[in-house]
Amino acid sequence: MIVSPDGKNVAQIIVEFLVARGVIRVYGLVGGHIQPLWDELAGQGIEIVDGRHESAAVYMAHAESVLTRRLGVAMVTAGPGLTNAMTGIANAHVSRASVLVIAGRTPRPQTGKGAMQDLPQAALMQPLCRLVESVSDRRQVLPSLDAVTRAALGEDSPPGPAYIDFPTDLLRERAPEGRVDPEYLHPFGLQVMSPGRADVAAAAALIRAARRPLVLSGRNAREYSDLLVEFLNVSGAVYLDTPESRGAVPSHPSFVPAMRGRAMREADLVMTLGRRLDFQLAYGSSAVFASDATFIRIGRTADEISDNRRGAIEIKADVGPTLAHLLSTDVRPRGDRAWREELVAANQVRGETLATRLREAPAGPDGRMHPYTLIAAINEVIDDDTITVVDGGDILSFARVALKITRTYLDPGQLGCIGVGVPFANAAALNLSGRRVIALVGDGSFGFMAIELDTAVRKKARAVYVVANNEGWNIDRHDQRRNYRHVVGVNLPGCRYDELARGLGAYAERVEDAVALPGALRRAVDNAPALLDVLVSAEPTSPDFDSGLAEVCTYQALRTWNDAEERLLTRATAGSPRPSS
Ligand SMILES: Cc1ncc(C[n+]2csc(CCOP(=O)(O)OP(=O)(O)O)c2C)c(N)n1
Repeated sequence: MIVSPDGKNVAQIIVEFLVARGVIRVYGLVGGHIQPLWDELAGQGIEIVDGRHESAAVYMAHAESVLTRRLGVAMVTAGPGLTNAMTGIANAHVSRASVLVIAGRTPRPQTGKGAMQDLPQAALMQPLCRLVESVSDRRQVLPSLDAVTRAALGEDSPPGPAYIDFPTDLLRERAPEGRVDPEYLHPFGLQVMSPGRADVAAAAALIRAARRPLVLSGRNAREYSDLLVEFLNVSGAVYLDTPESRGAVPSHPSFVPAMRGRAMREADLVMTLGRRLDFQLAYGSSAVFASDATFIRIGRTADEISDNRRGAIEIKADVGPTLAHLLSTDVRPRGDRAWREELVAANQVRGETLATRLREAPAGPDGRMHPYTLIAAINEVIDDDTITVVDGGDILSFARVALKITRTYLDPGQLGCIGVGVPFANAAALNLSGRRVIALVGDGSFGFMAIELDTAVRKKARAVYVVANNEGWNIDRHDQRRNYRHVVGVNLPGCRYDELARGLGAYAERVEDAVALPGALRRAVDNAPALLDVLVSAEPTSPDFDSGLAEVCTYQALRTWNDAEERLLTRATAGSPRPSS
């Protein structure tokens, strides 16, 4: 008997801690080094969602944390179990998802002697995790667990993955009662950070003075979407979201996604809400935003309020309370109503043009349906309650423009971590089981985690996976055709993802004709977990490809931004004054 018959062992204490912290599911993949914990999870009623790859486990924990605001927990075995998990951990790091990664480790007496699965695990985790704890003494178990939990949730730094490992012999070690400080078993919640009175007053004064205010939302925006809408109503600011806040304000006259470039170029006041100025926001550069624009930066962490372009006012606080405080003052700007109205009108025209393009998108020269035709059909089975997940290259770009915006949306995030689609959808279906989950995934991206359909079938995760099958890594294929000499290593011909799905026990259909789509989608929804393998044309280029995202320009992510940055740099080296917009 490995489990101590008399009194608690360390594994038991760890799981008691997880229960006390409200963990109801752990995502993982089994292995001898974590077996005492695995056994204990089952004993204490935590559901084990056993994936087929450790990165899938971390992706699922990541999605749970984003969707439920709980701590996501992944458990992996030592050595290759952990290295397999690494891409998921890197993705949680960049996306700031609160994921606790628990790993097993070589028993202490064997460590460093060439033991099975022995690797410098803590060192591997260091650059990606908010905190890394390698526990070797049972007295350190609870303090270390407490510390990694707080770090993952973002107590002192941005939320993100935190890592803890235990040698297997320690997990089995007896832990006499009386040594456990019950304080560690109390639930822990992050303290709300409220803004200072003077900062709020100064920000309100800038907002009142603004003529063309723009709000850019980021992390957790769905949590404060009511306040955000109220703020937009009162301030008259125009509004742009980012992929991590998509759906926070689904339809509002101030929301002008089709006028992104102009809004960024012409705004004289830019408010970032819990948002870094990363590549998706042109690093806040004066080449893309007006050089004399004033920035107000609001966020919980130092980088959210100061990265790349400093704010005239930087408020280190939660966005919700800060908006509430701003709303309790006067934030009606002088406002250039004509500017706002022009943007709103132009956005509407572009929206209508897009709707027509969607309806009338021609089949490609290869005779296959346009990706927009597929998206238009999916839009018919999406309502505001639907959780949408998108993963891929071209198809992600088409979907960003054309997929109906719902209040819950997930995609590969700023790391560009394709492959997340199926695990994200699985976690969504498990955690929010009453809601429809539709994942639209490129065929290349689907392949990474295709086997996770098995997880969906076993765990009854009722998601619908729509594979946009253009038989290749299409955004890169376009890049090669346009910019390189060879088209190589980008074709994925002849795969039958429907057959693969059926082989794993899921309902599946292949769809080649657009006319068959509505019926196939309805059947997929009724029979989820279900997959549709939809042949789409490889010929149309996506907005992201057209804007140069696939090319990886030198200074900026998009070609137009990059060109503007180069012009700015040339002027700067020539010594001429910086342009104002
Ligand atoms: C893990 C990972 N590998 C490779 C890439 C580079 N990459 C980005 S998009 C893409 C093509 C995606 O192909 P697919 O999912 O079929 O979508 P499509 O472009 O065909 O719509 C590739 C290879 C990446 N971002 N992440």
